[in-house]
Amino acid sequence: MSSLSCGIVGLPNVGKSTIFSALTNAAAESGNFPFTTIEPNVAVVNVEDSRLKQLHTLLESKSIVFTNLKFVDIAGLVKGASKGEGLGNKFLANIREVDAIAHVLRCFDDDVTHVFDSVDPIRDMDVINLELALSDLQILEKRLIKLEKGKKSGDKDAIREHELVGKIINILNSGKKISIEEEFGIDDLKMIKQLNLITLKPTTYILNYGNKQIDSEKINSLKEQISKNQDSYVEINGLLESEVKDFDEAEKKDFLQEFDIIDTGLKLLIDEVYSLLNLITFYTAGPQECRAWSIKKDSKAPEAAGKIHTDFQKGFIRAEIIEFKNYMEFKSEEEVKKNGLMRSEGKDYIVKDGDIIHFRYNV
Ligand SMILES: Nc1nc2c(ncn2[C@@H]2O[C@H](COP(=O)(O)OP(=O)(O)OP(=O)(O)O)[C@@H](O)[C@H]2O)c(=O)[nH]1
Ligand SMILES: [Mg+2]
Repeated sequence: MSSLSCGIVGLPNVGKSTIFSALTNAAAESGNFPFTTIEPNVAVVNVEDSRLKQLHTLLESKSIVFTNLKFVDIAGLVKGASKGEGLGNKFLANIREVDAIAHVLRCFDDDVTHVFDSVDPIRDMDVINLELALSDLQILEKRLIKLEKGKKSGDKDAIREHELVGKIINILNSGKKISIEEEFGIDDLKMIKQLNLITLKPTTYILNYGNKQIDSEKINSLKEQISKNQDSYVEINGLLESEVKDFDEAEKKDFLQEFDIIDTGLKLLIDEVYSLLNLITFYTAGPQECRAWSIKKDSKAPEAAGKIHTDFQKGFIRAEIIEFKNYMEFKSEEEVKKNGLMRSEGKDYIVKDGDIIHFRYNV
């Protein structure tokens, strides 16, 4: 099963690799000069899950398997990236491949080189977003030219897509964000999905604080701007968290608590990415293995079965469901059953967050 991925993007030298290594514990070169990163750093991390741990303890299963998320630390983008500045096209291609984007904004005010010689996260955000939009526009314009021929010959699909691409170009040219749910139907989205538009990817911002932050007024206007754009953000002290990345969990917790940090950057970001990607978690549990699976909200039982194996989906008969809280209360499948709390659901059942599922299938 391939992992979902989150790309870490932003201007050069804003702390992307520092955050990446804090999040993933993986080594990534960071340095006080722009373009330290050229080839993307990639690491897969387990998604911490307390329900899964409780199930594992209760069942004393042999193994525990978390879901995971892949982080990709991408090289810094600069003004003109969409025109190829600073290897821009290569870096933009790396961004096109991820499922979600975490856009790092420098909010620390230490003596670290800034490519524009001053720290101003709103300006930085706008610079990067403009490059991303310009890069998409290039792809859309190219696509439009390709579609002309089909449109002239009366090809229905080409006509529809031509109209659609034209509409997106207009939105981007007006400096607005494309709002997937409001403007496009499912068929539209299928049609444009292959273009891998960056501006259609779910995006959140990382406000990267250091020991010395920029003044709170600037930070507040940044937050206001982000909210006005209907986007979300998480606040991380990249440098501090990277310094404790090798501590064991308890030590790390104690240390960060002294700085009033309750949740690690990793937890904050994973929660945000799950919500952006509309993901929920279901479980399979037995003596051999307890395992978490992520799936899009509103998915039906056969799709969930298909996450595990295509045969489970093809030969789907029914799903036997126990809610997490009932499993914890009655402590075993047998007891849950005796109390009438194991449900049998068919192919139209919509999987809920926290469901523990046995799939019945036939191959
Ligand atoms: N003071 C301070 N320095 C930081 C912080 N985050 C990163 N740095 C420093 O800023 C410099 C750049 O950090 P990197 O993580 O390499 O930045 P990057 O965005 O990956 O840079 P490129 O790969 O060049 O695009 C390094 O010297 C870091 O130690 C922070 O929160 N506070
Ligand atoms: Mg880097």
